[in-house]
Amino acid sequence: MLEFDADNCSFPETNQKNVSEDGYELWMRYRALEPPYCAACNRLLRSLVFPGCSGSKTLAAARDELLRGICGMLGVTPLLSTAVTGEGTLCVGTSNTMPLISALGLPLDHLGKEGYFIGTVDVNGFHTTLIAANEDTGLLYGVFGLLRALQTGLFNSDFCVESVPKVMFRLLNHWDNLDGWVERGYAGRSIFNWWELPEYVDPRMIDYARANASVGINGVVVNNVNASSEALTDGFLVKVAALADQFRPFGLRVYLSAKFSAPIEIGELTTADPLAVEVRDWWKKLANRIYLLIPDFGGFLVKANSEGQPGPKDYNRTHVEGANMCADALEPWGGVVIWRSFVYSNDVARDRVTQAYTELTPFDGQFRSNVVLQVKNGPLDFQPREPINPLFGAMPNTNVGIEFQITKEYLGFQTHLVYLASFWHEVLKTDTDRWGRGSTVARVVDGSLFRSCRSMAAGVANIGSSRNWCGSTFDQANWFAFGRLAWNPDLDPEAIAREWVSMTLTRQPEAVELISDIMLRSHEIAVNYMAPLGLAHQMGTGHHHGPGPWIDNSGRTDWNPTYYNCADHIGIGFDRTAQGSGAVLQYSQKLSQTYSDLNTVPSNLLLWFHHLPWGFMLASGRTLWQELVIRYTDGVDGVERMIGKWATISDVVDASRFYQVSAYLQIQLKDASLWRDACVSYFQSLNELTLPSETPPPQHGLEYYKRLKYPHAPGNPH
Ligand code: GCW
Repeated sequence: MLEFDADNCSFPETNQKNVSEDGYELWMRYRALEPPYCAACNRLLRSLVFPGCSGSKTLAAARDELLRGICGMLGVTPLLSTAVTGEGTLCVGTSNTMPLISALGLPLDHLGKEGYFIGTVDVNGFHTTLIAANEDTGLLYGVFGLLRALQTGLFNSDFCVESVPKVMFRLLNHWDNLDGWVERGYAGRSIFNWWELPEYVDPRMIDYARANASVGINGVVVNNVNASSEALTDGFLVKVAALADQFRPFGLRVYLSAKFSAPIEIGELTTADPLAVEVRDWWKKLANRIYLLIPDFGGFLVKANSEGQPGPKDYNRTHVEGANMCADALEPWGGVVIWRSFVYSNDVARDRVTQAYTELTPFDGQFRSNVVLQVKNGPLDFQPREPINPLFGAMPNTNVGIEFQITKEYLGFQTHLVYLASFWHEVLKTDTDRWGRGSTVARVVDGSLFRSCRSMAAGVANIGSSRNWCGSTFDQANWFAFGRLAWNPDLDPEAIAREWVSMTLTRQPEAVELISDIMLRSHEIAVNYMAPLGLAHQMGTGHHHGPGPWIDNSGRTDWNPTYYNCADHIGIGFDRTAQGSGAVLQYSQKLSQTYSDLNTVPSNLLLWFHHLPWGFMLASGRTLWQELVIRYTDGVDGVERMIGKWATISDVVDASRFYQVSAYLQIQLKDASLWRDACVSYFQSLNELTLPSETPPPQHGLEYYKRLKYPHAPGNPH
């Protein structure tokens, strides 16, 4: 780890250019600012008025971070002072902790508990920078806001920003098993070492909490949604409490995934029926025990009656009855139940993507106010591209939050460079069109559309024991971007990319431009080589890494790529129009019309909604077959372009990270070519058409691709 030398106030060896870094510091590197800018900032931040921290670990964390950041970037420690006595003072405080702030009479109420204000004020005739908030957590976020402004070159004598999170619960969901294995984890083992807890708490937990706080994440579900009841046992709760104690100063609450059958497995009951008195009582007593240990416990995340998990339907009860039972147990303590909408029945439906909507919308208005329905961004399962989940906007009387997948289960794991914020933005900006224009997914998620009392954005974490946390440098950007978008779903993915690059890799303007450009194009490139034109779930069984468009023998029909591509010698695509599965009718009338009409459906969702003949003519002037092959080929070419661009910046990024990205891009190129060639060969074997002249033939015959296996692919539950 790069040790910060508090006495000398510097990171001596790393202030030089191109010294190798291992990525541990994420975007909180605080390297020395360039001379003219550094001097200007120095003049503004000579001294610091900071409230006494006694009793507030949050204030202590904020002060330490501020000093670490300022010392690192400006090379000097600001003078600690009790009053503004000259130019260039930074004052930090709440009206309770700092009389100056109440004396200034700044309106702060609208900032709530977590918002902050940073701006300049005149104090005794001196130009002073202020970070003000109502509560200590707001100050901590404000400190990170100021440091971000310094890191990205935005801080100056007129700097002014007011920031209030738009979403109440901004959560990471770890799919970490208690033994340290991570489902769909590509960055090593779990960072939570339950074996050593509660006696030993890895100092890494503090850095983890800092990283989350720096982007405004305020809660973490520490165990897998495919849950073990053991997580709710007294012996385990003590371990969770030890973590919660470390996280609390950083505004980070812990949540647990709860297994619905826990009353039977660890409670010695014979049923988990949510209407049975003894079961309800069991959950209440459990909640009481949890809150005695963890007074700010966030609540339960529940995956019920999905992919073999137990749930209320095992007792002929509904999702509402199950969720409300848990909610009643948590309600006296202020906890929430996050109930996942990712439910699909044991009977394979004509079209799996219709099931959650059909099953859940009738319950709108019946969930308790401390239940939040956690809805995956798309109706299927974190595919490279999907339309929005039709549940958004369809349940106006229910708290509906979004679930994104930060870990790249279906997007090339850690070795493919895919910046997800552009896709998340595409989802958030989509207008559900159910409640007039502008009823976007973002407004459902931030709660403003229906004035929901609880709003939520969750991201399935991509964090593990890997030294660089996420397995690759660019996957750190997805953690960062998730936090920034959860705080404000309206943020621009390009601005987020630039922030991240400046904070993590380089501040050199041309390089920032070039790297952000690579990031912003990367998602579309990956979609092209994996699943162009709205195809979905073409990945091999279990591992979900390499291509398997021919697979038709999985445990369930709706786990088969052939179920989704519906390809044969005549055509390809899933007919979800009114004449097909009717899934399109689950959207608003306007969206449904847009998607149904071949003239208006976006080409990137064409085969999601339509089954078309290979010779179908597209607006591009190409047949469907030609377009498909060209998109696959474009995907591969896109990776080659990324490689070319990345190679030009070897002198601005340190050698270690530069090397890893370069090597991973080569893996991505190999995989992209494989995806293209395997899919093209398979579809060509069905339609027997020739390839467009400008595209190369697959390198091998179809049988070669069919024989490929991925027995060691990480994250795959066996
Ligand atoms: O995409 C699927 C994954 C499962 C996961 C499930 C879910 C945690 O392949 O590994 O289980 O989604 O979201 O519950």
